[in-house]
Amino acid sequence: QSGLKTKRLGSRIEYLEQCASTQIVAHQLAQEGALDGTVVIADLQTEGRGRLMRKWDSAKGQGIWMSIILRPDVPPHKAPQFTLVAAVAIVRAIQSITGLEASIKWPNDILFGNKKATGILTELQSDADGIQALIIGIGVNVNQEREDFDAAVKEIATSLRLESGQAVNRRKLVQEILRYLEIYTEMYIELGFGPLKELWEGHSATIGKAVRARMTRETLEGIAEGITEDGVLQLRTADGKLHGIYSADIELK
Ligand code: BT5
Repeated sequence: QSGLKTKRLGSRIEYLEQCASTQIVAHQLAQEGALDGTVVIADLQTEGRGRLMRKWDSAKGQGIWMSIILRPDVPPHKAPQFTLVAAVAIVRAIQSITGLEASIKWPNDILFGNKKATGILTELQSDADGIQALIIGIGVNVNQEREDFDAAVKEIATSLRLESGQAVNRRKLVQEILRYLEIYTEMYIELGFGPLKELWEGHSATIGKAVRARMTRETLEGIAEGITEDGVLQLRTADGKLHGIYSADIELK
């Protein structure tokens, strides 16, 4: 048995030995009507992807490569916060299974020091009636040794095994991520980000720090003062102006 402690998430689990990307499979299943809580997990992704079609290194059998289909009744502008909600769930799950304290770099990275152990990719299927499905992609580096990473990420990536010095049970970690994700997404859908904001900030590697925010059209430097109830990063530049950042790559200075 799967050992799941959830009501909705994981009600259907599609386990694949290999696929191009669990995001692609999940999009397909969602289009075919897969229910809220459907989870796609693969042992190996040949075309794992990050934001803006960047490559996600997905070594065989050593990480958690999964996508979760949600069908929440929320307006499209509430979709990006699911990334923040998922980040809190993953940090708590990692803490519960390994005792390790990871930190969150807004919006979608989970770090140990300045090395990335997890990336989150939230994508939408929507039409004129609103959100049809949210596909939350989660990639956690679990049992990689340093030489298992692609040359491109070797210097910037880490795994739970590298951090703790021990192999970590992937199945238990998946169960725990889904358990927290169910609790926190329900909280978010019912009550908004307010109750989760403090929890998020408590795990944040970004807040109060000097950062550089690279956006498509400009780059801003300043102090990350906080996030709003909508998950927008508040960046104070040297001229005293407060900027709301909706989407960016953040570099901690
Ligand atoms: C992300 O994008 O961090 C989102 C990653 C989501 C991956 C999951 S795995 C399951 C599901 N199926 C998919 O195909 N994707 C999702 P972004 O913030 O754009 O970061 C991408 C960058 O992270 C790359 O350009 C690399 O610099 C770095 N990177 C790539 N693979 C990595 C890895 N395994 N560990 C750490 N960093 C990595």
